[in-house]
Amino acid sequence: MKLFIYHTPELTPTDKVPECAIAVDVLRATTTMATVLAAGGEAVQVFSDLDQLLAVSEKWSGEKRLRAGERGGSKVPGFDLGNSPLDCTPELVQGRRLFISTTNGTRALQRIQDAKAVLAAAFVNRAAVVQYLLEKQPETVWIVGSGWEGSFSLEDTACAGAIAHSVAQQTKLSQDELAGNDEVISAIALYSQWQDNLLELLHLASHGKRLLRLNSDEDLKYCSQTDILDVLPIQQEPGVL
Ligand code: 3SL
Repeated sequence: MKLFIYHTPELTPTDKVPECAIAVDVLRATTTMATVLAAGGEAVQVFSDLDQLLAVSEKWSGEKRLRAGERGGSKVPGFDLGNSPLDCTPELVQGRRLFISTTNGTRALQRIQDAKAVLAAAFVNRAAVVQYLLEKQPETVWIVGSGWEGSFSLEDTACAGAIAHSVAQQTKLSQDELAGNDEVISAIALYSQWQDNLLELLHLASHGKRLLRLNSDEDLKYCSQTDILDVLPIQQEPGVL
């Protein structure tokens, strides 16, 4: 298995697809998706465009659908939810499909949707994603940070490093054997330095600061927890996990 880490979706190669591609948006899209599926959501359907989300979800009854829209960290007016994982309680999401559009996370998933297997990962479900990689042993794996509007996000690369770190530990492969690009080695170093203080890392991150200004302190606490959800968000058909 060779791992490749890309800090943003824009940095992924356009002339090939990997056997497995993993989108990471710790703050907060992939954390929210994992939370919805762990809480009994029927599926998560992702859109980069809000109007397209509204048109497709229109065909579903109000009881079966939940519409989540986020732009700039805030809920889009008229939608049921923004992008806080804390709103996704079992009482609300059980048996319902989440139609979601966020600034960066849903775009990252759409960018990699042609890979043979597509997963969504965050700190909360890191172990389940690693378990999948150990069982399936895909030859090539891309781990793609969602970033923020095309630029690097500290927390996504730290989570990519958490996945790579755990794969290295459990396969006993050296970083040299595992790393397909230099980003893997730097992401493992970043995670290793911060693994016991992930909440502090999220507070340092520019998007973490943006969310703190929006009073989302509890979201940061939740998103900083590692391996708390045994759930594997995996693409069933393009755009649907
Ligand atoms: O950028 C995204 O996709 C979102 O996760 C951003 S936010 O955390 O909802 O603000």
